[in-house]
Amino acid sequence: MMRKLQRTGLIVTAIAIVASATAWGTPTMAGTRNLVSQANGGQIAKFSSQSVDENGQPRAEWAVTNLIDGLHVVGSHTPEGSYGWCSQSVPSPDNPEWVIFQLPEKRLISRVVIDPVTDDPEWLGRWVKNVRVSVSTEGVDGPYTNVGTYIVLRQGIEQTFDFTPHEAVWIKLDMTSNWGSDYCVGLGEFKVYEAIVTNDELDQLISRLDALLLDLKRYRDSQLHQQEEANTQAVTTPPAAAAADGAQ
Ligand SMILES: [Ca+2]
Repeated sequence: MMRKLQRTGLIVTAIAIVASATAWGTPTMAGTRNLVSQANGGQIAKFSSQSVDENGQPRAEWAVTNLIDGLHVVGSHTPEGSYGWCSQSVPSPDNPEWVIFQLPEKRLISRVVIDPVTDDPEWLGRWVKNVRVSVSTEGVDGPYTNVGTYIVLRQGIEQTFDFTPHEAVWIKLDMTSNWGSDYCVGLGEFKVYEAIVTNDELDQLISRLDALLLDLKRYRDSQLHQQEEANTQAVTTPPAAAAADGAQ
């Protein structure tokens, strides 16, 4: 029932968007240039921790700068010396791990993309799960304005998160959980995209439908993920326990 209601809600949203495409506020579209990549002048301004070796020295293959080096772990291929980033401890809502990214100049942004894939396989549960994105134009230490909280699915794909356009120089990514590991939290790449103002109605409609399509894909992926979790639980539940559950 709940799934049907959610699906109906998304369809109603789609109809509303088509019907009122000209009634939205300042229309914007996400750009295609990753503003925070090292190649485009982006930097890591501060971070909570990074993986170190037995002598307390940072391990270059897990360095925080790997988040903006443009290199991705894909399938069985790991770029030499760039495994992603891994924290020193496990995050929690009260003690998140965090990274602050810095743009070369103040920009209006409306999209971040997270690739959770690192050299650690997904079944270790180290990939990032719950995140919060906030921005500041005043300083690396804030104050920061929250723009969104999201769940990064435990899937080896880049995941896009859109939000109301905000001006930013510093973008803070707080990570409050992983997928179950008691070792660290990690991800492979973080990207930031500009909100480009457009007064073209067709551009505006395409942008809104593009965002809706992403929502639909994320909804479908979350449903598939929940189904996979349910199937795993069903397979791993001992028959006696299952029978007892059924008798209650
Ligand atoms: Ca990378």
